Amino acid sequence: TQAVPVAQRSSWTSFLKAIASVSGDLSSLTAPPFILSPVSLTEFPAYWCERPELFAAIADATTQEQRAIAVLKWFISTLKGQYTSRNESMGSEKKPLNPALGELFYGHWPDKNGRGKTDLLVEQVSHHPPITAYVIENKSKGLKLVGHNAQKTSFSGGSIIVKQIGHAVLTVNLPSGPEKYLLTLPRLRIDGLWYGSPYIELSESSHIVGGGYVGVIEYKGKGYFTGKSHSFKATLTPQHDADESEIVVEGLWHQSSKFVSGGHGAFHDVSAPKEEVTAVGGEPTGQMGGMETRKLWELVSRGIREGDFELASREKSRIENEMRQRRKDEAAGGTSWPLKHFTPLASDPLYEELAYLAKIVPPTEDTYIFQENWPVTLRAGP
Ligand code: 0T9
Repeated sequence: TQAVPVAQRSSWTSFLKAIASVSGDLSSLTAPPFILSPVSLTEFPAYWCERPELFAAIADATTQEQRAIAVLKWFISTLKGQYTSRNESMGSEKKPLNPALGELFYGHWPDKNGRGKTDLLVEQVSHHPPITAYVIENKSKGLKLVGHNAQKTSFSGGSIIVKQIGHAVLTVNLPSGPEKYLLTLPRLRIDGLWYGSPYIELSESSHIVGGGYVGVIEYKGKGYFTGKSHSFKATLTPQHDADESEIVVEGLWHQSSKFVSGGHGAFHDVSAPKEEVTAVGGEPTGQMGGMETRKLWELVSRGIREGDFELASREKSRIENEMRQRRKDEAAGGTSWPLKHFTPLASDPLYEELAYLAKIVPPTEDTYIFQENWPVTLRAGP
């Protein structure tokens, strides 16, 4: 328990006991201050585009094979940010702020070197269980990623096992019509809990299916293919054309990887700097509204960042009470919170078709349909 401040050791132990006994959703457990992150889960979808030029490159590929490779390259290059960046910026994995229902996050990555502007829109579409829906669009390149994610957690052998629920669909608008890729998400193991320095390892597999290829990405930690943490092996199998060859890539997703077959030499390398999203106010004035994550959590965040945990916990309680009251009023009035950008749907035909093709389980999943109502401020931006 070296990383746990002495004064928080007993509360860390009780927290670990609570984790071990609560299964399903850990988001509402109260954790000791040292492990709190000042960032809400609604900001996490930005990890999908911290290398906007790799996203844009998908549209510039000229063959299906090149496009499948570009999609894989972009996907692999997001993993470092998604799963190791809190360790880099805050010393360990931390407990993110648990988003309120209807919490929003808007942002963009500016146009640069002809890659086009990329917009980000996020909405918390469920509070319990937490479900986050998002859209990332590069309109000038005809690229759009729409997805949602939730987690189911369990405790095993001292680690938290996180099963990710949800998927994303990437649409590439080609002159011949839209090409769609289904992306599923890996399983996570959160290790290092006992010592108070949690970190993520990925396990099992995730898929990228579409554009004539079925892609499987297998994840392994220490002691497998290379004996190193954060190892992966990706295999893209052509669906129709028997002349096309399988593409296999192997390496470390937080560093670099290389072609094993279907190509030569280096595949990806994430040592180049990433570009954080520029947060944008979604109101017509360009200001942030009360449900926009950085406004909603402003004082909680400041408290956590500046070590003023009294401020953080007071403000956190205030927000949670406000939300509880909102839910009570809705129940009393027979209304429900209107989502701003998404409509829930109990099934997703594209998911079902591609999951069947690639033998992905579960065979069906809910989805959230994006309403195409971008805030004007985002569309007008640079
Ligand atoms: C989608 C990502 C997800 C969200 C986070 C499990 C986790 C919440 C979900 C899966 C993103 O695309 C990728 C990265 C990190 C994931 C989080 C890591 C984490 O610990 C939390 C859970 C809910 C906890 O906060 C557990 C308690 C904490 C003390 C451990 C650090």
